[in-house]
Amino acid sequence: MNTQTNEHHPWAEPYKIKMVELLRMTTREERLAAIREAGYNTFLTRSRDVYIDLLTDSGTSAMSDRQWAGIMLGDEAYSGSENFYHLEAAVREFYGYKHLVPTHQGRGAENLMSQILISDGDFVPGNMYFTTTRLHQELAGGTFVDVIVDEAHDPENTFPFKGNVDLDKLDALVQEVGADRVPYISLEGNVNMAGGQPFSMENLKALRQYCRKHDIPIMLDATRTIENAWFIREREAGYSDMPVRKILREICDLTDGCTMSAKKDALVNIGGFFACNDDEVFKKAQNLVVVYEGLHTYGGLAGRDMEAMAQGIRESVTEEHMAARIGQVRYLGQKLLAAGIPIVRPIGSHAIFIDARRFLPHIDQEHFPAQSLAAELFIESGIRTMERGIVSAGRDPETGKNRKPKLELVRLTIPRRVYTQAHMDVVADAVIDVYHRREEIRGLKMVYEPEYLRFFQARFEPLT
Ligand code: PM9
Repeated sequence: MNTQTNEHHPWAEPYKIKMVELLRMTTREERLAAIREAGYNTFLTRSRDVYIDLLTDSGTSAMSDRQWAGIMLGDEAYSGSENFYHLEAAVREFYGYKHLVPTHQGRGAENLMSQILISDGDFVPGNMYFTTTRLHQELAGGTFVDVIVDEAHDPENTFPFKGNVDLDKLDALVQEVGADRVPYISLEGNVNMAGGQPFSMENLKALRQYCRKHDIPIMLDATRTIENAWFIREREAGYSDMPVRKILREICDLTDGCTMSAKKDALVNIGGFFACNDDEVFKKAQNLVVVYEGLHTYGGLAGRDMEAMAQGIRESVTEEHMAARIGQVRYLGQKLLAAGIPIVRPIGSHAIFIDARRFLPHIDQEHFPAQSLAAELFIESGIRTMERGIVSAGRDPETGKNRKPKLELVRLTIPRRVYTQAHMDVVADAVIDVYHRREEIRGLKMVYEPEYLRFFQARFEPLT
């Protein structure tokens, strides 16, 4: 199809730079001092010490001139802000849900949805856990059950739809606990913890059929679902000529509602929403949001934030934006693969995930290989990345023991519209340099562990 991209360079940026943010270059000694100070946790480093920030693609996008112009149109009325109605129109047009409740970010929406739909003792199946999503399910009395296909847990498996739900696993759960103990299935687009891996439309249609039969709603985590739609077009028969925005609508039309962290796909620095089609669920969410976020027409956001989000959604579904987004991530991934660096394949949409088990086979999982590698990359070059392995997985609430995920990964997450091709080259070279001296890297021990979402605030010391 005509994707309106540059024929000489299919992922060339569809924008030019009007303003730049200056970065500080640091010495190795400064970075060593900074990571020690941060307890070897990249979340606890200061951004002034970071050269290339690949911690997350969440809230780190560069907004467009039109989004900044939208900021000036903020209608900061307590109730009924004009910007809310613009956002509602954008969500209805591109995501297709009838009702919208804005929230300050994704986990605000997860809190509302979990409290409304989950009862004590319920089971919530999902295509791999996400940290905040699972925690809200647990806080509401539910137990998350992983029903993603086995391929997703194998970083070397190149199956094109590693985000698919395994219907046999789902059925086994439903048979065991009964459909009335399954309030919904939690379906994430472009599964983050699996490496940014999509589900197929074929799988979603089969899931829809199954869920209709058992009267189980499908609640989408729409955070990176436009990226999922892009992969459906690239990889699934029958979609190669369909605009990405139409594929997004088709996905949403097969689901009953969604939570959204607009800080990713939707190109804003803050914002999220809960959306659904059911009138009763909507009424409950509209009421509950007042308790946790703010009135139902602002949900913890300023009017200007909602305007930027409405415009961000419109930009996020364009072909040229998505081509540049996916192309840049792929460029980095291909450089690393060419150098023999073990990364999760297929290359995902929002990040490159280094397989720390294969990168550092001499470090036992109990000694946090991915955490150690993230710290080492920071020391090497001021690149800030994130652990996605045993630290992120946390402890089993029943046994109190460490969960030991098969995937022990370091995520190099690419913010949208922020870094250049030269930055990607620096990142690749730094990773390759660390790989060449990987035997020198030692593991860590955890010396402070907070109760919730420990990866954000845990502290470590090097093993002697
Ligand atoms: N994701 C990320 O960096 C930000 C914080 S957690 C380390 O990947 C999904 C799929 C997400 C996500 C956040 C949320 C929560 C829900 N679903 O951060 O609350 O990737 O806006 O969204 C992060 P908020």
